[in-house]
Amino acid sequence: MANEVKLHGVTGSPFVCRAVIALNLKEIKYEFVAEDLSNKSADLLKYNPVYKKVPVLVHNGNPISESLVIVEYIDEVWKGVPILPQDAYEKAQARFWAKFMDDKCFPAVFKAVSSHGEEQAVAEVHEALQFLENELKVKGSKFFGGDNINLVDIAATFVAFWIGAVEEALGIELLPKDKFPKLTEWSDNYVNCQAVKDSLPPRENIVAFFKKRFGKA
Ligand SMILES: N[C@@H](CCC(=O)N[C@@H](CS)C(=O)NCC(=O)O)C(=O)O
Ligand SMILES: *[C@@H]1O[C@H](CO)[C@@H](O)[C@H](O)[C@H]1NC(C)=O
Repeated sequence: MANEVKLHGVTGSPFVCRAVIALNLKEIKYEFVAEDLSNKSADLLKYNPVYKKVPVLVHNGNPISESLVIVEYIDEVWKGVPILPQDAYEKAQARFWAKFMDDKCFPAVFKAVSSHGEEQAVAEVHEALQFLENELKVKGSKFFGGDNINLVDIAATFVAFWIGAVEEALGIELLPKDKFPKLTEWSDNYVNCQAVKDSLPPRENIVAFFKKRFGKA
């Protein structure tokens, strides 16, 4: 069977990065279709008419939207390194924490960034990150997935990579090492995984983006 895989995305997006990491983990060959979010392609609007967002994975002509849905799809279709646990309960837990990244962590971080580190907003980030710190402490493992990365690690890519760039760009502290030792260690281990390292955009580009978009003039 022909396996045509295309990923519509932009290079600086943590959501797109989740899909790229999953593709790299499974060693899948794909074509990256670069989108201009200020002038979205007809294909993007056709493939994701509901949200009109990237990433969109197109597998043999079938579009799949929403980064976490894409990662699960990749895991189901391609064998190789597993991304979700096999056990039903562990799988449910992994999905719970992945959803937590999007429902709690990401909005809190976004609020802290757009308010230039306003105190209450930063407190909300810390409250969310504390749950992740505790989860790592309880598991006592290198990754949320155990010895290897799983859906939760991939969902948390923005915590490992984007938060540090934001801190540098805006001079605010969201992930202090003394308060979050486990999460800091996890971040270092995670961004140094080969499949992750190969998937991340240059850090200076992200720093420059946040300076331009959210920095004080
Ligand atoms: N929940 C979505 C979020 C994706 C998302 O926010 N994508 C942004 C880029 S980082 C986007 O396409 N924005 C275009 C727009 O909102 O017009 C996912 O997980 O895929
Ligand atoms: C928008 O994209 C189309 C191609 O998809 C291109 O022909 C057009 O020039 C672009 N418009 C702007 C304003 O960049």
